Amino acid sequence: MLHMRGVMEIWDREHECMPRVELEQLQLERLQATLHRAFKNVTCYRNKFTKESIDPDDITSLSDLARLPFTTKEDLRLNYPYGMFAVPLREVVRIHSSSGTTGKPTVVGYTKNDIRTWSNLVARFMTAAGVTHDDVVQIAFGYGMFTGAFGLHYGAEAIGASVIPMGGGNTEKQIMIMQDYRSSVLVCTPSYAMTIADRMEQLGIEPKSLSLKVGLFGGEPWSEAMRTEIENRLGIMATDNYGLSEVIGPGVAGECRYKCGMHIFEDAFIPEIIDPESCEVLPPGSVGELVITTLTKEAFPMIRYRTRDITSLDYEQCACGRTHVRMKKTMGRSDDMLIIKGVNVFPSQIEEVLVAMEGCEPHYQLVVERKGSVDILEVRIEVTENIFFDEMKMQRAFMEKVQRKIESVIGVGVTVRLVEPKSIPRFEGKASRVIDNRKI
Ligand code: DLL
Repeated sequence: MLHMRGVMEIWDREHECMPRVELEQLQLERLQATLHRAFKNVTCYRNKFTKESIDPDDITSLSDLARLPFTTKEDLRLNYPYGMFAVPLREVVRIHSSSGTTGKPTVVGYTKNDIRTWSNLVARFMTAAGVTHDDVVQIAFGYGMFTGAFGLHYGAEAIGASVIPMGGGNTEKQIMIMQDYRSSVLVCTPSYAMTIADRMEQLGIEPKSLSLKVGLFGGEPWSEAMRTEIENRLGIMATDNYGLSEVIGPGVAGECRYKCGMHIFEDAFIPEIIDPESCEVLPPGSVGELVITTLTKEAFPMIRYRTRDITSLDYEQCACGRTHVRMKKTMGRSDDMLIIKGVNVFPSQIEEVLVAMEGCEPHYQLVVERKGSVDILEVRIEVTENIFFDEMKMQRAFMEKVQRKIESVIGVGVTVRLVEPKSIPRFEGKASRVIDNRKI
């Protein structure tokens, strides 16, 4: 494999650029193998298929996939901890769990081969963002049960880059290491990248004085406006990558340098978009919930897993040469979606407005209350220090402007409250921006 900066690199050209006819043939073969293994080894799948009178041999084309039942987080909970594993525990070399906040976590396992597959999938999007063996990669995700740090760590090592396993938090030390070790790639959540940028500004450190070139951000939704802000403040190119523990962790999809959607690695996953209400499969280009079937995983195959993430798929070929479909930045999760006075609102829509507005920081919080039977959405925003006006009149005009902009985008009334600079909590991992005080 050739590694030179400036040359458009592809980690696994054979699979990433496979003509779609061949790709679909490969998907079908791998799907059939996965279904047989899941049916034979995982009681949950066997029961679900049997209930629908489906035999794996009935699935003879990719369109037959739509006949199979979905898998949900609830299935994983019911089979806690190891019930969904398709191999005996002695073949499992790693256990992770999802970052769920309620109840028992969902447990996922990897065989030795799965770890190899995972490393190569992550190496694909890291290479696509321009990372090479000459890079020094600072991983600022938390190590532990979260898949983010280990996934990116393995991908970077597979490429041959020098990995600094910093872990999350301790922002000043992150910055010191970045300076002293000349880190060229930063890996973390986009909200933590903002926290690092804030701290650097406070410490008077110029991004130009660092060696940082590329940021690989993922693990939570973030807007295009947020990307521009991070790129300008850290002086880097920022790319997005997507994944979820149930499916493999990071390494499901990632952007190339054209930054026009994240390529889903279709030789390893089949994506579908469904209507989250009716569960019907929607035609290409529609916005809906992403459903994923794994094609290469041994320990933890997932068949039609409902991710709850809302996005759309673009099958037009990308200028980078990869043939794999691109998913748009997610609008959020169907379960994060707020329903305010009956209108669906995604926090990311509000973020787009705020980040694009002069004087607003991308630090915000949404607070929902119910007064009587009426929902009230309050948008709390930090303003930049120079715009924390003393003059009431200016402040009111500014608030009204922000309010009108948000209302025109989300189509529902909001109240805007300006809060002092640095008063909204900063995040070292995934941001949590919504406080829903309604007791519904
Ligand atoms: O967040 C895996 C990951 C780690 C992906 C690091 C990328 C980088 P979980 O903790 O299981 O796994 O959370 C998965 O996070 O269903 C999405 O809702 C959200 N998510 C992950 N990446 C993105 C992204 C990891 N790039 C859940 N954009 C997913 C939007 C994302 N949402």
